[in-house]
Amino acid sequence: MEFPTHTRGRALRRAAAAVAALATVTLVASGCALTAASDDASSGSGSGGTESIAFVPKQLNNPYTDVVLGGGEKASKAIGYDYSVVGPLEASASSQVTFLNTLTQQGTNVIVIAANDPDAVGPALKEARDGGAKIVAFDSDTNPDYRDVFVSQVEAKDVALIQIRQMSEQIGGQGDIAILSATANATNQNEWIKYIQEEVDTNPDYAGITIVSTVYGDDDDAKSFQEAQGLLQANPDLKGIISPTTVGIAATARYLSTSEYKGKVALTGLGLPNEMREFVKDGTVTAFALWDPAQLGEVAAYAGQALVDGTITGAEGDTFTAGDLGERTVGADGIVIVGPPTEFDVDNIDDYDF
Ligand code: RAM
Repeated sequence: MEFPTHTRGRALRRAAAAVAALATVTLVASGCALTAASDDASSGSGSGGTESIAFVPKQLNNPYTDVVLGGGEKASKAIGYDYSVVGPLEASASSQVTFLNTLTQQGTNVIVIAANDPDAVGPALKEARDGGAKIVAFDSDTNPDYRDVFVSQVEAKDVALIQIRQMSEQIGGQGDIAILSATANATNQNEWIKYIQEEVDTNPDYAGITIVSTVYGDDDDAKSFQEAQGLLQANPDLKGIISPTTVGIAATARYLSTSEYKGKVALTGLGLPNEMREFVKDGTVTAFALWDPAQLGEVAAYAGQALVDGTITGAEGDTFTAGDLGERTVGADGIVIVGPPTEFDVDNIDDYDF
């Protein structure tokens, strides 16, 4: 189940750093949002014949997002599109709307969005589409009415199955567990949590497990750390925490690693190997999972191109080529799967660099 990314990780991070170096940073009136645009973004699009693609992640200050964008930039360059990134600093429900409105005014050809809320971005995306833009959702879906395709890392249910299985293995199938998520509105997180709960409720293998609490760290490191601490204080019998967010799992691992719970309370979920390595090696964490975030950005860009040139419309069965990653097929509900997931532990974590 491995993918050949460990040799590319460093290069992608360098690419992401280069984007950051080029970025023009403008604080907008709200004081809490940030626009980071590459040199090309300010020139707009559509006028000079070059197509433009803009990535709108859930939030900018997220190491996971940086790796995704590294892949997005690489693919955008390969297809000759003007590439830019705009987005909020925090992942609240409506924080992306003003950025979408600006992209629409600029005539951006492809908007690639990880939605902080499936519906809050709806009217702004509708306006963008009315103006001719193609909408690719990635990472966290919008309501399907508002986008052409959703590029999903892995089947949502499979993401949930890995996490509950790993947790069950780590706590011997028995005990109270909690979930530390990102924001309360995030489509991807809520989908995964729904399937984890469903497994606990219906799969006899997990009959001994109870989910006693779900808390939200908002993909903010400090808040996630505090929420982890709060979970342990409020639930003294807690056997484990599942954190299906890279920010949440890293903050929780940091908390556990210097606490009395280290090695006693299990932690699994979705993490970046580079952020989790020290906690796997010091015994705080046994195993966790993720996919290749850079490939998610790459496939999203190629999907955008395929929509613009008419290779696909988003209908089930449509196919397109995602560069070196090969052919992808649009599945039911306009979903394109990137996959596969990988599980990391002390034996393989050094093979990955992202
Ligand atoms: C966080 C974000 C993102 C999610 C990853 C696994 O960085 O919440 O949306 O896909 O974790």
